[in-house]
Amino acid sequence: MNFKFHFKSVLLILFFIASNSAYSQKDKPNIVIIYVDDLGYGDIGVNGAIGVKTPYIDTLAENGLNFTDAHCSASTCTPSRYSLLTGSYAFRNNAAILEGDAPLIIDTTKETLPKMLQKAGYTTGVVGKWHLGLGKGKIDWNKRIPLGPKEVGFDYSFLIPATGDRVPCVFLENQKVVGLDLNDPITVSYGTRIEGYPWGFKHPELLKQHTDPYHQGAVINGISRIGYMKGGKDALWVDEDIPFVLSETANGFIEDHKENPFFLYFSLHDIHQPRIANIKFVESSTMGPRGDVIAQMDWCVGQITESLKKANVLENTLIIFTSDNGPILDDGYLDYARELVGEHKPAGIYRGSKYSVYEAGTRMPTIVHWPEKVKPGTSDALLSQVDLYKSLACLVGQDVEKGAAPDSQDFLKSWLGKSKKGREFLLEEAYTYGLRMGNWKYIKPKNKPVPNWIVQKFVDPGFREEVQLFNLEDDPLESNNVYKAYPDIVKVMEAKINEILN
Ligand code: NG6
Ligand code: CA
Repeated sequence: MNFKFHFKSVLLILFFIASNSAYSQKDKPNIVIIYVDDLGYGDIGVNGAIGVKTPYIDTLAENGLNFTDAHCSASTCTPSRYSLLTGSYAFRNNAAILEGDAPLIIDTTKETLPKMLQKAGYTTGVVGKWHLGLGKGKIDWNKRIPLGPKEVGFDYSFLIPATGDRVPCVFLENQKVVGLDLNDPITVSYGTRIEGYPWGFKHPELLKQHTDPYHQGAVINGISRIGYMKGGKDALWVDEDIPFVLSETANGFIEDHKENPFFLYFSLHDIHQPRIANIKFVESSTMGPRGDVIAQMDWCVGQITESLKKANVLENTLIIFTSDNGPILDDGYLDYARELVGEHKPAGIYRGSKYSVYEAGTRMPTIVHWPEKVKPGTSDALLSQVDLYKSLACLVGQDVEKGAAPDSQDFLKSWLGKSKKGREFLLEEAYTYGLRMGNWKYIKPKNKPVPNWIVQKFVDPGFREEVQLFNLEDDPLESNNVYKAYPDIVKVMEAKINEILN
């Protein structure tokens, strides 16, 4: 009798522990990062877009928190993505824009943001653009690629390997080319021209959009790309279908994992070039292809929120909507974005663009949406995406491994709108470096000519021989260099930036 009683209470206690931890596990919010490519601060309705409507994003902002001074870590893609997933500044690893056959640049022996979330019990997935390299050396595209998202901490992956304007133009699912016929193997080459798909510079008659000389490699689906490619015909993507394929895949991931906490890194191809909208979105803006793909991207965002709603998890999902670098009108494809932009201001009131150290390079449209925990409103806290790693670790109650995420700081309260406190110093990586200290903006001098390929994009990367210092409070446009009037501020910021960089 006594034994029976004991046995029963042990069972009860065990049941209590199990159900309690199951409860707290279930209670953890899902986390979805919607990462748009090349979207500027002013490119969404709620931040003043003209010429294109973004109703789904605006709804997220209405019911969520819209940030006015949140930054990606760099003004180009690979560095920003590297920092987001590793909590480390890109310069520490010389992370720069990668070719489509580059090796993986994330150290797989170290903890990453998705690995940290796996430890906290999350199922993790990445759908969309990767651009962080794959494999260790020369990639064999006809086999499973040995190093990639899996080794970085994603249980599931469905990828555009690099960018839409680079070969190979195929999707990878769990590191294998989707739909590949092994009798038609894939070869990819950067630098040396290989026979295979025709070359853009020789076959302008095949093109849907003409390009500058840098994008005149393999012509696939009427679009010439960077790099050369042969084979894999059955596996080629159709650019016009990419938004549908990615949204459906992301929705499938949500549906499959709705019962337990999941992390989805939904990394869109839009609005990067080539901007080839699906017919459903052609002429949905007054700005030509660039506006049309903004509308298309907004529709993809709507697909995700709809599918979270359908799965009954929208209330307890933390959505972070943002972008990887500032906007650019002419990045090499002649799609008339400059000519058709009209009154629309892709970067809002800010100076600069993609590739630039001025504010528009890194100040991103950023919305946090979590109906259960985040009150709607706006926040001007100075935040960096490099901090998402430690902030999310704090959210899920997970310790960060020693040595991981060296540059990441916990700003969870600010990301959730419970505090307006921002970073004391915020690094902006570009082809030179910027530093924010409150409303002060310091730019490190760079005495080098601007590379030709940047000049041709009508972009000012911010290279100057002298120090630049701006007070964004009364000069948000960074037009009045006041470094001579504030030697003490310059001294403090110079010392800080040197401390960070050395
Ligand atoms: C640049 C490419 C540009 C684009 C960019 C990457 C040239 C001249 N330009 O080097 O086409 O692919 O890299 O964009 O090669 S990003 O958003 O992925 O950083
Ligand atoms: Ca980008």
